[in-house]
Formats: sequence, structure tokens, C-alpha cells
Amino acid sequence: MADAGAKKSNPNTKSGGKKKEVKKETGLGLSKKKDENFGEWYSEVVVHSEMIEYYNISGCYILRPWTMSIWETMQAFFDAEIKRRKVKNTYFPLFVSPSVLEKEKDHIEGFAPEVAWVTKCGKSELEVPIAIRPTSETIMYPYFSKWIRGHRDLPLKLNQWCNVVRWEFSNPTPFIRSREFLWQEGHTAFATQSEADEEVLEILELYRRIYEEYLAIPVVKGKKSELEKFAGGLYTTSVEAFIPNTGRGVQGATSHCLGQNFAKMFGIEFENEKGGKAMVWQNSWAYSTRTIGVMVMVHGDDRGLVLPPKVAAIQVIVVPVPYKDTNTKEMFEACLTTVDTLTEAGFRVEADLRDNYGPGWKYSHWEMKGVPLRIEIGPRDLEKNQVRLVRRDNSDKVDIPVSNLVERVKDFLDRIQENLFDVAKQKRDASIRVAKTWDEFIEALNQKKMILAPWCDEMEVEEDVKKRTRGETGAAKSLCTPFEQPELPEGTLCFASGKAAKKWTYWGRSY
Ligand code: 86X
Repeated sequence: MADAGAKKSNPNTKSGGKKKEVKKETGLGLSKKKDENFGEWYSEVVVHSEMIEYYNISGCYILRPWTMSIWETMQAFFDAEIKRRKVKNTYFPLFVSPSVLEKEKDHIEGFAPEVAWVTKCGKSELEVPIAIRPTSETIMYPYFSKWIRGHRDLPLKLNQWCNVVRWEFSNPTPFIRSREFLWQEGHTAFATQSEADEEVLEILELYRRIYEEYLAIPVVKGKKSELEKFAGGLYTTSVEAFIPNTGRGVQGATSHCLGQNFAKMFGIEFENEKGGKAMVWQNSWAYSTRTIGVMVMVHGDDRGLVLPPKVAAIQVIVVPVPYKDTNTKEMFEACLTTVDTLTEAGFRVEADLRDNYGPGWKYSHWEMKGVPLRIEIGPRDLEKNQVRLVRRDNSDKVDIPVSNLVERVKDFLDRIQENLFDVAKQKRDASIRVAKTWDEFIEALNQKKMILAPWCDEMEVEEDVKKRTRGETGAAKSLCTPFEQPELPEGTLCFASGKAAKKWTYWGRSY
């Protein structure tokens, strides 16, 4: 057994007389509970876990190393996958001239208020102001038109990892709604629609895997309604997540088929095999640092962040638990040996050997940062040639012989990853209500549910739903029409219009 005294000094455990004192001294611990004040809980978690630092421009945040390592893990996965599909990375400029930005008026119009402009250089006004990219269609597509000549130039598949700026005015939230964010934007062009259609779904599947396999978050794959799709395109697919605490859906990532709309506007044509002129078919797709916000919201708890092992910068933290006259030299060596063994086996491990903090403080600190697994090494463990494993997700503890270390750590991390997904899925599923009538819909909406309802799929009806649900917390809208459709018995009526229903569609308030 590891030192029992250590647990008592943990400022986050319920017992232990010193609890308050420690909390005051160190500022460790959260003052808000996830179920009681979600908004403030979230702000505290992202800061105390050292993911985010607030910045003096509203809606802009510093992404600290603890955040960037998560981003880089997802980036490594996605980048390798798209390269396997022959997508090439590229980098286009951050700045857009007004004439180019406005080249495609219809698509820009609704977004215009969000575009940020540079109007000055030093003290002098620029003759022509320059816009900062909110997305890169108008920046890239003139060059698609230049670079694509014949069918041998197709498909053209480009991606860029970059920042974009959208000057939002509704309440900024770290990761979820920030004025500058990081993303990848993929832009591809094909000779045929069927190639484009196929890619849309392949990319969407990668987005599902980012959420489900890396972030341990269940998502629904589906198609956006005519009202919610990217207006410049033909159709939009997305992965949709849900935050049970707030009862809000969140669009996790989008994969669009643009059809030939942009090809027409930008003159992106090619000579086909028969020597005739044809227009390309285009897609675009993106996921952003919003993914990280969804992860914090779904898995975090009252002790702080909870990281899925697959994305955690540190998967295992080793903490020595000295007691009175312990030979700390021997104990620290055991910690370092543990780190070496696990590092060699491919895990991301560190030891916290700082002598200015006690074990209880360290437990709280690494719990706040969401490290999936803690290894405690106390005097009794040394004696018995064992270590203690403690899970972040459910606090399970087990003492294991050092000889089984690698095997057991692997097993634990796998189980944590799996458990996080299972628990998140249970909560998500428990938040879903089927509503067949307007009354059932409103009742479920008031209970913060994600609603699956039979729908006539008419734009005017969705506009009407939005109008009828307007309020402080935002209107309800369609999240997506899931690809996986439950059976829709003949004669089923639309929950909102009473007309014949065409599809089961998810609805809810959203971010
Ligand atoms: C829509 C569509 C699309 C490439 C993606 O979703 C995947 C990656 N872009 C982006 N959208 C805008 O077009 C847009 C345009 C302007 Cl000018 C703006 F200020 C904000 C925007 N937001 C979204």
C-alpha cells in the first residue's frame, strides 16, 4: 500500500483537515462545479490546467504547450492520413485584397461583418485596406483556375494548416468560439462529381476518427439542412457532438461538396479527354481547435481536465511519496527507472521530483491537468518492489509488481481511453429524445435534450422552428440528418409542420 497520509493532504479529496489551507496557499482546485455553473467551471478548467492563458484582446487566447501538444497529436494523425490520399500541403497568404475577397459576393455577404481589416501601416492609411482571411476560398481559387489546364492536372488536392480570423461578437469562449483559431482547410478539385462525393465521406470518416478514437467523444455523421449548409456549396456533411451539461449540440467538423459553383465563379475549367471544356467539381473541408474545447467540456470534471491517453502530452506521471525518514535518493531512483522503462516502451511519461511540493499538491496538480494515469512510489512500494497506479477517470487504484509495469500500464491506458468514450456515449445517448410532435419537441428542448424528430425537410419549416424557439439561450436548429436513419414508418408526420416526414433529423440549441 502506498502512503495513506498522502491522500489526506490532497486538497481535492473530501476528507482531510488541511484541505482548505492548502487550497488557499496554492490556488489549486476549482471554485465552480461542472453541474452547478458550467460556464465558469469551463473558464477555470482551461486556465488552471495550463491550456489557455487569457489575453487582453477579447476572443483571443494564448494556447499554451499543454494545448498545442494535443493539437499536434491530432495534426500528426490527420496530416499522415491526407498525405496517404495524395493531398499536398501548401500555404497561401494571410491577407486578401478587397476585390478578390468580394469576387464571390453571395458567399461573402452574410459573413462580411466578421471580416477584420488592416487599414493602416505605421501612421499612414493604406490606399486600399487589406482583409485578413476568414477562410481561403477566394484566396486560393484564382490559382486553381491558373494551375488547372487539362484533365491530367486533376485531381488537385491541397491542404493548409493555418490560422483564420473571424471577428465574432457573440460571447467568445476559448476554443469553441474565438476570434482567431487554428485549423486545416482542405480544398480539392476533381473531374467528376462521383470522385468529389467519395472524398467528402472519406474525409468525414477521418473527422469521426479524430473525435471518437483520439478525443473519445461520440459524434453523429450526417448531412446539414439547406439552411445550415455552407451556402456557397452543393451540400455539407458534418460530425456533430453534444454537450450534455448545456444541452447544446456542437458542429465538430465539416466536409463540403461545393459542386461547380466556385468553378463557375472563378473559371476553373479543364480540357477533358475528348478535347472539350469542362468545369471541375470541388470540395472543401475543415476541423479546428474547437475540437479541443469539445474534449474539455465532455470529459472534464470537478477536479479539472480529463485527457484521453491518446492525446495527452503526459500519459503517466510518476510521483514519489516520501515518508518521514525515507531514503529519498533510492525513491527518486526508482521513479526515474520507472520513467525510463515506460519511455522505452513508448509511453509519454514524466516524474515530478520537485522537492518544494508535497505529494498531495502534486496529485491535485496533475489531476487538474488531466494526466490519465498516476504512479505513486512510496516506501512500502520500494520494499515490496511494486508501484501504485491511480486512474484519473474513475480514481481506481491498484498496486502492481514492477515486473508487470509495461503490460499493466498499457492495459490501464487502453481501458481509460475506452472508458472515457463509453461514459461519454452513455451520457450522450441518455440526452437523446425522440419527439414526434411539437409539444414533445418543446418539452425535450426545455430539458436540454438532443432531439431526434421526423421532419419534412423544408427550409421554411426550419426557419419557422427557429422563430418559434427564439429566446435568451438561442434558437433551436437542425444539427444534421444522420446517415444512419432509424426506420421511418409510412405516414409519419413532421413534428413541426404536420406534413409528411421525409427524414429523421437531429435538432437542438447549439454552439
Ligand atoms: C464558411 C466554408 C469552408 C473552407 C469550410 O467550412 C471548410 C474550409 N471553408 C467556410 N465560412 C465562410 O465562407 C466565411 C466567409 C467569410 Cl468572408 C467570413 F468572414 C466568415 C466565414 N465563415 C465561414
